[in-house]
Amino acid sequence: MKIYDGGRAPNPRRVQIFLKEKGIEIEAQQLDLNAHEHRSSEMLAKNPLATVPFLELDDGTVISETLAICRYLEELYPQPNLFGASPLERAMTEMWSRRIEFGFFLRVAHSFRHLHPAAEILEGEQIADWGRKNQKLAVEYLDILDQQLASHAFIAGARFSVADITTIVTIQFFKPARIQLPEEGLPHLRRWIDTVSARPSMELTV
Ligand SMILES: N[C@@H](CCC(=O)N[C@@H](CS)C(=O)NCC(=O)O)C(=O)O
Repeated sequence: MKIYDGGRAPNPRRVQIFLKEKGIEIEAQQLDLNAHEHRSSEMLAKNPLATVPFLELDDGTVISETLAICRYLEELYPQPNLFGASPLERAMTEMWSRRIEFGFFLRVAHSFRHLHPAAEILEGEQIADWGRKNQKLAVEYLDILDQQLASHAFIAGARFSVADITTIVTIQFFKPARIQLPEEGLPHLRRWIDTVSARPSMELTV
């Protein structure tokens, strides 16, 4: 099994953190996105969508999509549980994972890709208005997170889960996306950021 990784780009980082939380190591090959290594004919033959991360199994099967990769690894290495241990926990984790990916992560990704000059190499034509609109929507989403964290220790409930990984990676990507966390308010979100950022799995190693 081998992971095709992408340095500090946010989706690759989600899998890096997930692996550390699980305490497992997988052979990894770093692809330089800015050099378009993920778009080489060799890589397109493996993953025609030209995204990282993707996981290649020993029989050549390729799994792309961060959550699909994490879910597969969860099945192979069930402990510690990161996708929910009961029907309700699993539903909550799924609900929040989807909410965060579509309502928050993608907003921050669009902000970066349409506003940061270094993203042009990946995005091509950048539409600054779309970037700014997404910045605004990302900041608005913080209230939803604060509200959820007012009555729950973690994003999907009482325990740390894959939804926390997606959320913290998104917030850590604010800087390149040129988004600022408001200086005041959001007390529950701030408590959660401090707690989750201190986990050993958050250490940058690539
Ligand atoms: N939905 C995919 C998105 C993967 C994705 O877009 N990854 C970015 C890096 S964070 C990428 O590969 N970008 C390459 C490009 O835009 O050419 C997932 O969840 O893994």
